[in-house]
Amino acid sequence: MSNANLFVALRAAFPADLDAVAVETDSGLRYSWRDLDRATAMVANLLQSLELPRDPGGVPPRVAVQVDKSVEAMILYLATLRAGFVFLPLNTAYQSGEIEYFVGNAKPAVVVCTGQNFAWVSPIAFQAGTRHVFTLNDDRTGSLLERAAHCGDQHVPARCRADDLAAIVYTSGTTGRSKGAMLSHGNLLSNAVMLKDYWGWRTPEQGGDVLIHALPIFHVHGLFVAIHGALLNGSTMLWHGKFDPRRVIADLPRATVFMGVPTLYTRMLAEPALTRQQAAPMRLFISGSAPLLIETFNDWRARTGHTILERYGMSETIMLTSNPYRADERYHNQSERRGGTVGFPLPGVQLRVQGDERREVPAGEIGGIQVKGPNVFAGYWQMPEKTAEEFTPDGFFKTGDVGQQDARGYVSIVGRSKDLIISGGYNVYPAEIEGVLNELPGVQESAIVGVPHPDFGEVGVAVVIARAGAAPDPEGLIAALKARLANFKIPKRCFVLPELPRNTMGKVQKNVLRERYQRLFEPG
Ligand code: MCA
Ligand code: AMP
Repeated sequence: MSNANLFVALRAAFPADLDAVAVETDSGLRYSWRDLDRATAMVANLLQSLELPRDPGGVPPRVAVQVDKSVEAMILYLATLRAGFVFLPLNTAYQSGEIEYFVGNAKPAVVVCTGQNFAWVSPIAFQAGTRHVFTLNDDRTGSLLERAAHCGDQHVPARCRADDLAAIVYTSGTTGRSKGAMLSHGNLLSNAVMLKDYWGWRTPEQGGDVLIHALPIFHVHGLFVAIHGALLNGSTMLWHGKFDPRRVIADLPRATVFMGVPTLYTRMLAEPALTRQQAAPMRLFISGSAPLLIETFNDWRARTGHTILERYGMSETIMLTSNPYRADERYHNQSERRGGTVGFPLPGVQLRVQGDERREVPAGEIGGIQVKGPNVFAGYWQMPEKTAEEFTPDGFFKTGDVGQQDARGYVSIVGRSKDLIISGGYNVYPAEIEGVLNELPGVQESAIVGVPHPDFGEVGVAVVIARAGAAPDPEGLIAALKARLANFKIPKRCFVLPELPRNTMGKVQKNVLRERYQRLFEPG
């Protein structure tokens, strides 16, 4: 039986010349393919030397990681796969209460954090039963690398089956706490292999691709779609520790592929240095994680001559649909990338738009998007009831997105049945913020709504009703939220009102609030 470990497939795609550059960072460091191979072997050997026990059900140990972006952080991800352990990425913006929940829920055997955060992360981890807490900083220091330096640089990848767990990605829920989406080696590899073909990645023998990697690596977009895309194709990555529009534009002449959330595109459009000539060598610009405004799509085409390819995915499913890279008779034979749509269901993905009567609606009509395919996750970590709720009896996953598919097959997302705000590509669930706000002194109740924002696409606005006799200060409430929640979840404005608009059933009318604050961030 062949080894279905995702790392084996990625390693097999390394180019023959192992001394070629695999990653070049914005601080001028270069890593060869041999460096990646040896470093992942050393870290995998370190992880395996810890002799971590499997769970009674046979689930491999989890490695939870909250560190700043660095090539070493990517190496840690690859080493975790190589060792057959389960990677659990955590947004660097998460505060102690959020980390406490994730660590308590996933029970990782290993936690890796920054040296700066060790003092507060380690007690949380040890309390939850974690055996080892290592540090890893973005300047190649920390106890993880110190320990790995003593380990051998040869390592035989652990044997895995396609349905073995490779990663747990936490996604917030419309009610209650976050859920850990369990992704297998097979989910990740099948999606990466399909995208390699669909997006026309060119191997070094075919002239090669160079990817500008400017996204965070703790979510699906930067961690899986971008990294797997480059590695499975033997492509060099130009590695940006943090997104800086000018530095990305400066790198365009040396690159061929870029992936970003819409905010990255609007920020680049604001730079005069973005010109047709500067972008000329590029082959492909891809956008996803949040809706790309048609204005951005059109402005980008006018300025650079390139048509952004928009695609759609989720943590639970990785990539689901994509606009075409080129006409391909094996699929739909359409070459047009249509702004305002997320393109076609990817090969192997079954997608249907379901109406209220649990029946598929005809082309052009709106309904709930449901999907099935080898990329769709197995379920939520230790939440069988939640998992059951999100799947239909015939095995389709309910995305919570509302959309339509036209007669040609293009899918558009027109809304969400889940109460979710997508801000700069990060998901913010109002229920979570409202829960924290309602616990603050002087707050009777609250509502968070998403409104348009020129930079982040959408941001949260808080509306608070004071307790009798109390007069909470909006700035004070925001400050209190900042101490408890990741910064991107913090509402950009807070209003204290006498009452919330309600319908006859007593339900808060968020649409009324959304309407009221629709133009709050309009420029001018
Ligand atoms: C930063 N801030 C934000 C956001 N990011 N506010 C709202 N939404 C955001 N996304 C605020 C901070 O709270 C802070 O506020 C101030 O901006 C400066 O923070 P900083 O970290 O310096 O911001 P930045 O570096 O300018 O970051 C903006 C960003 C970043 C580059 C757009 O948000 C980003 O990298 N987004 C990409 C997210 C992503 O990769 N999503 C993929 C998810 P204050 O000063 O008040 O504290 S995967 C996914 O969705 C699915 C599967 C898919 O389809 O891909
Ligand atoms: P996440 O929980 O971070 O995996 O976010 C998944 C959600 O992001 C999806 O359910 C969609 O609502 C949204 N999303 C991803 N890509 C797009 C896109 N291209 N257009 C609109 N929404 C998107």
